[in-house]
Amino acid sequence: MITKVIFGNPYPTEAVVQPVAQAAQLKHFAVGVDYGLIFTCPLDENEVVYGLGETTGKMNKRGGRYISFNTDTADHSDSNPSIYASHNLLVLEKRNFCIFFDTPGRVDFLIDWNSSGKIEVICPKDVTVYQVEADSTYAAIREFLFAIGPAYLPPRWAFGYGQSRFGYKCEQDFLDVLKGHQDAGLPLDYICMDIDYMDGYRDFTVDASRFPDLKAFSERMLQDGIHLVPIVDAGIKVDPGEPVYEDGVKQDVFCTNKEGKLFQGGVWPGMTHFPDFLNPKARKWFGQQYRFYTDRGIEGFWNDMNEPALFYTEYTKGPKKLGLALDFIFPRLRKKVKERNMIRDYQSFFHHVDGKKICHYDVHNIYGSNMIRATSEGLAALLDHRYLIFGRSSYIGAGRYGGVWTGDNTSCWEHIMLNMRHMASLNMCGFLYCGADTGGFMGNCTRELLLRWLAVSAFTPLMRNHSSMGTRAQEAYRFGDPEAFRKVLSLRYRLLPYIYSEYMKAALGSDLYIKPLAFAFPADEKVKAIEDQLLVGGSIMIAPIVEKDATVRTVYLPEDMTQVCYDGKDFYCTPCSQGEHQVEIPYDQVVFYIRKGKLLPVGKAATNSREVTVDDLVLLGDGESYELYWDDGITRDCTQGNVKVLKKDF
Ligand code: MIG
Repeated sequence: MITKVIFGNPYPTEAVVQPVAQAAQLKHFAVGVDYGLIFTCPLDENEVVYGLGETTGKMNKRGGRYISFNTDTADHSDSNPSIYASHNLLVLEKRNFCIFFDTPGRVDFLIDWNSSGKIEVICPKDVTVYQVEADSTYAAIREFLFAIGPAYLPPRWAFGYGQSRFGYKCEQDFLDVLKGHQDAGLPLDYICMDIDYMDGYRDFTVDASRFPDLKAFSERMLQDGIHLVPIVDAGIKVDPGEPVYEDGVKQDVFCTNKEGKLFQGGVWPGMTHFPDFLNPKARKWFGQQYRFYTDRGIEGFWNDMNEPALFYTEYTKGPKKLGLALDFIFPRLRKKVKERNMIRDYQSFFHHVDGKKICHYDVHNIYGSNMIRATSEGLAALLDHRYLIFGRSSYIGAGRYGGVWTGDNTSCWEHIMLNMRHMASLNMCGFLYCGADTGGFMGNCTRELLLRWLAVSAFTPLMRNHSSMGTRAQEAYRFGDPEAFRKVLSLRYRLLPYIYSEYMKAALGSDLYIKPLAFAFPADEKVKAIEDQLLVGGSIMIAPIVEKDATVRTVYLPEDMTQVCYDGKDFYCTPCSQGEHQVEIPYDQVVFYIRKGKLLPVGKAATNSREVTVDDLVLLGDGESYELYWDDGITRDCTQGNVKVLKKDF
């Protein structure tokens, strides 16, 4: 049962879309007054707390301090309390209870912080608190997912493998990436275009010297089954004479500053105006601009810098040379100054909704979400079928409009684990289409790291290799003999019928695509501490190697399962009994498990999602039937009617 308690006069975030009855009071939590409100809940020893979607720290949030305040940062270490997203959901596993603090302002979560033995949530005084009680934690989450509305449905090609890099600059770079994959026999479905495709970093433009005919080029790539996926940033360059800018000013769709003029913030293009995404008219205006791309045959996008990220503003100066030097000499002082500037900047611009002027700082955490929404609604109006959209900054509810990627991670082993934790936590918050920069964005990737990482992201809906300029080349064909990469990547395409089917069933049925073991085995105390094994769809459990130099790991099976070893060609199935196992996994193989009584359909190898069919699926596992969702992968008409039951012939 889901109920809500309203405190003050909260801003409507539109996170929850189903009607919810009011309750007289909160369960489990007491409320007090801090500088806003403080909600507290005593915790039993060892009680597990899940939730918070995309944050730092572990999947079990106990012991940490997390601040919902969307921030552009490449520091994803446990000491950093704020990254790109605000997903204010806590899941009290032992009590079959979840609670969502719905406010667009800053929220601090102290979860057994300093061994306090309690949860403390410090919120603005205007907040709607939703609580869900059910017979199991899993049922409670599903009820929450139903309340926030169905998850976004991407086209099937979005489940293919994507290649990206900050630094691809011209047509030839993209042709090289295509050829690199083709020559090495590696599959590929899309290539992302980072900010260098634009004319001076202006959204809705293309640099004609580097892309003389974008339409012809996108059509040429599509002949090879490759979709181009350009980036679109939040800010619009202040650029008198430029049509998008002029129209935005004329239509009055930008945020204003303290003086009532249009606010100016410095990002990649220099000074920009920020579209007032909270205002429906501005959302519509921004969405319509995507015609620039759809007219050129482009149907996939990523939205960046939508926290919004600010390098400097008209009120606070940017990192000039001296500032940059200070970054190194007094890093902590610089960090403090930057934080102070950030708060000051967010306090100095304003939204206008329904005739009301709203300070950005108070609604900061829903800005990014509303950009994704603007993009998604714009594309829905421009196209008659599905499109790809994922963004960086988000708030609960944005999972209806698009997916997310988890921002500027690093090529390090710890971030494969962070990737796994994020996938489970994001799913709880309704973000089903998600993934990390496979191989890591910052820093230099190694052959081993990329192979192990691919063996994890082979199971995440968004499977994209992305890296920053200046780092080691990270395409799968850049590490010598591509054989091992071919093997691992071929698994993705052989699993595509399953991945697509499980995703679509989850999205259409208010379910999670990836979940922690504890949701399926609530009585098993052992699984509560396991974060390096996850359930993917209804049939699979993954237990990858995420440690440097390791080729063996301990896997815990909460029930008897079928172990599947994939060597790039064949699937070797072995029954495995409940309990602990030492499992060897060479770098060029993937080992995973099929749950008891379940089946896994696997298809033929393919180098592009266009080739994937369900005509001759092989069913692995000891189950009797599998419900396969399959459609044409692009029309919007997605219903449970597309499910058919496959039975195993004995
Ligand atoms: O200030 O567009 O997270 O994926 O490559 C950095 C350049 C801006 C941050 C994104 C990253 C992207 C990069 N962007």
